[in-house]
Amino acid sequence: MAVLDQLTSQQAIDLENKHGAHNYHPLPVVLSKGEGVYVWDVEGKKYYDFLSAYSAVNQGHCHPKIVGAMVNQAQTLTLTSRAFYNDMLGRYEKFATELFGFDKLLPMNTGAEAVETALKLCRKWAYEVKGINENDAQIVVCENNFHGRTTTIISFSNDPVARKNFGPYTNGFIKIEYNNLKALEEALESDKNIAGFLVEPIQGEAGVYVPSEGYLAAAKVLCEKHNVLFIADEVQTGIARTGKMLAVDHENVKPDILILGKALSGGAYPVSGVLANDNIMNVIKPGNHGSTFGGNPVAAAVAIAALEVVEEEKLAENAERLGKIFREEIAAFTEQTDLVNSVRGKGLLNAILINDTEESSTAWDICIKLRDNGLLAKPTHGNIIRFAPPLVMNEEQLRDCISIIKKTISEFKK
Ligand code: IF1
Repeated sequence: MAVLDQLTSQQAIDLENKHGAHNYHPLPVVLSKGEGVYVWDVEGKKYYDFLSAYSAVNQGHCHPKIVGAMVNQAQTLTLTSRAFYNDMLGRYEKFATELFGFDKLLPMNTGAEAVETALKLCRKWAYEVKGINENDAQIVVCENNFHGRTTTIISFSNDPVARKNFGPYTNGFIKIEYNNLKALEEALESDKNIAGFLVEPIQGEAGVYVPSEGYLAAAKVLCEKHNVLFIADEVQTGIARTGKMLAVDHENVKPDILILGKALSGGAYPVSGVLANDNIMNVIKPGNHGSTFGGNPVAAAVAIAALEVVEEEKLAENAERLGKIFREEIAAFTEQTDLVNSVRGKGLLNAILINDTEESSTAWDICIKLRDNGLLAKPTHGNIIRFAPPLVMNEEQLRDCISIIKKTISEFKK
């Protein structure tokens, strides 16, 4: 078999199983093409994508403007490293800082790297600006967080699957309950060495857990009172996913440090970044931090195009409007079925709770049936199904998808 021969789905799955590390348990579907809200498998069957690569493909698959910018830049200059200047990075930094309202951007590649960058930045600020004694800084994080896969990040995870046997762990993190202001206040009052509060505006991996209205705004006020940096991980919730450009915009919160990734490139290329104002970002000096690929010209060109698409196509407004329709329709449907307990979410980041245990295979089996009926989604925590289509979806397509979901669940037999 030549490397580029057309494969069947089973051949592709067998190759991954035999030659790849088993660090995922994918839904059995092998995709070979994507366009807008659709993906196709190698046999040519068409599906609605209801995962969007975990909210990376907000702008839709293979968006022509984003791919165009990428191809054009790839044919001109791909990588210089930061040892030299390139003529795209500064343009992108100006564009992104003006759009999000910060003085400076620090470019990285993946979400986890951007989170690591934010943690380092927060610690250095704590020692050099806030005046905490060296090595004493603590960062408050939330239970059931998901911020990535590095050794430091999993050190403050409480998911045993992500964490066990990867120790020894990094110190300097205090875990509190999510969506609990009292717990935050107590933590901030009991320890003078707190440098930052790292939070997801909606907990994605935890099953699209939306905090109470006002939680983020009140948390920001508490942080200000204690001179603690409010660090928003918007890797998954950012870039219009929840119906605003950022999820914190729903509560008019301006984070001290903003972490972006995923849809910053529309899923075309790994692009992440950290934004902050000069009083924080200026603690980073040459040699303190960096990355070979971070800020490369292709990433810069792709990110500008991806952000322009979000604005030009009014994706935040669309996510807000379609999200309301989705939750209304599915909430009404929960009255007609015993299989779904509830629907929750914001914008087009939603999830349904399946009426079964986390250990049951019901949610997985429903996702298999959804696949058979032309819609791809993935369970999380055993009994939750996340629904996050590309934000370029139109109302007719959404209503088609809602019928597929209702029909699939109505016909489902355990
Ligand atoms: C995987 C979930 C989504 C993230 C937040 C940082 C990162 C992520 C809030 C790291 C990444 C991913 C990665 C993916 C599964 C996934 C995920 F199910 F775990 F929660 F999106 F829903 N902060 N989220 O959600 O970004 O380094 O991956 O670029 O397989 O690990 P990354």
